[in-house]
Amino acid sequence: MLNTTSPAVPVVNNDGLHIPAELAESLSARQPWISPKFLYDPLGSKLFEAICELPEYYPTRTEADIFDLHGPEIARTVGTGATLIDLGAGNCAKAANLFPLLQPRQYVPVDISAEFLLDAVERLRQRFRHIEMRPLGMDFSGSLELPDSVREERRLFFYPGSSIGNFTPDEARDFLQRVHAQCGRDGGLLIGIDLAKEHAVLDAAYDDALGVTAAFNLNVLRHVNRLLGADFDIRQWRHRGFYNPAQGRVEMHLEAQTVQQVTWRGGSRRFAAGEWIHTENSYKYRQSDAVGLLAQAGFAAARVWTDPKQWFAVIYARA
Ligand code: AVJ
Repeated sequence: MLNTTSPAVPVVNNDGLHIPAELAESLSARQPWISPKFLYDPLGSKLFEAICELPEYYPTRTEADIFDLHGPEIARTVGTGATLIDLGAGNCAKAANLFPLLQPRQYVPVDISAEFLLDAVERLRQRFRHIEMRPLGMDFSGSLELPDSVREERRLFFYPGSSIGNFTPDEARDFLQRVHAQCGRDGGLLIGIDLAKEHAVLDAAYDDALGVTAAFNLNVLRHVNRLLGADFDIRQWRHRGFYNPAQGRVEMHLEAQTVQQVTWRGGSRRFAAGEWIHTENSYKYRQSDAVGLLAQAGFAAARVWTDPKQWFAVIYARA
C-alpha cells in the first residue's frame, strides 16, 4: 500500500516487493516492461486528464454519454445510500457526476497517485459536505485490502473508464474475484468496459495527433528515473500505441531511438536501437465476453447499458 500519511515508510507494493525492486526486475527482463500503474505520478495523472479531453479518445466521453442517457435507470438498479468505492478514482470526476443520482453515504476513492487524489478530494469536500469521504492512496492491483474505516454495508464498487483493460483477461477475472469477495451480501460492481471496434478508431485513440498520449507514455520514464534513480534520456525514446488484433488489445510501448546504456540504483541495461519497453495493454472486450468474465468472477446477473455505436459498456453486476 502506498502510505499517504507517513511518507517516511518505504513504499511497498502488494506482492511485498519494494517498488524499486519490482521496477528493476521488469526492466531487466528479456522483454523489458514497466507496469502501467507507474504512468500515474502527479504529471501523469494530469496528462491522463488531458487525454480524456482529446477528440480521438472516445472512452471517457462515450461512458459519460451512457451515464447521461441512462443515469436514472442505473441509479434505480444499483440503489442509493451505498458505500461507493471508486477504484482508480483519479480526479474523482466520474463519481462526482453520479453523486446526485447515487447519493452515496460514504465515498472511498482509491488511487495509486495519492497526491493527485488528495487534491481532488479536497475540492470535492467543499462541493459535497454531507458525504463522508475516505480517500485511500494505494496500489490495489495486487490485493484489495480495505481498512476498517470503509463501511461494510451496501458496498458499491465503481470501476469506470475500462481500467480493467490493463489486466489480461485471466488477471481481470482474479481481480474481479477479489472485488466480489469485498462486496458483502447486498453489494455490487458498476464497471465501464471498452468494447471491440474498428481498428482505426483504436489506433487514433492511443496515438493522437497532438501527442498527448505520447507525452503520457514518455512521462513514465521520468517517474522511473525518480523511483529508481535511473538516467533514462526521454529524448532517446519514442511512443508507440496501436491495436494488436491477434491479442485483442491496444498496446503501448516505448521504442529506443538509439543504442544506449541506462543505469539505475543497483543495476543497468543496454538497449539496442529499435528495442521496445512494453508499458501498457488495454484489452477490448465483446459485450458477451465482458458479461461472462463477471459471471466467472462470481457475480450474479448483470445489467448492461451501451451507447448507440456499441463502443462502450457500463455494466452493473450484483454480488
Ligand atoms: C485508464 C487504463 C483506461 O487504457 O484507455 C489512455 C489509459 N492509455 N491512453 C486506457 C490510457 C493511453 C486508459 N485506462
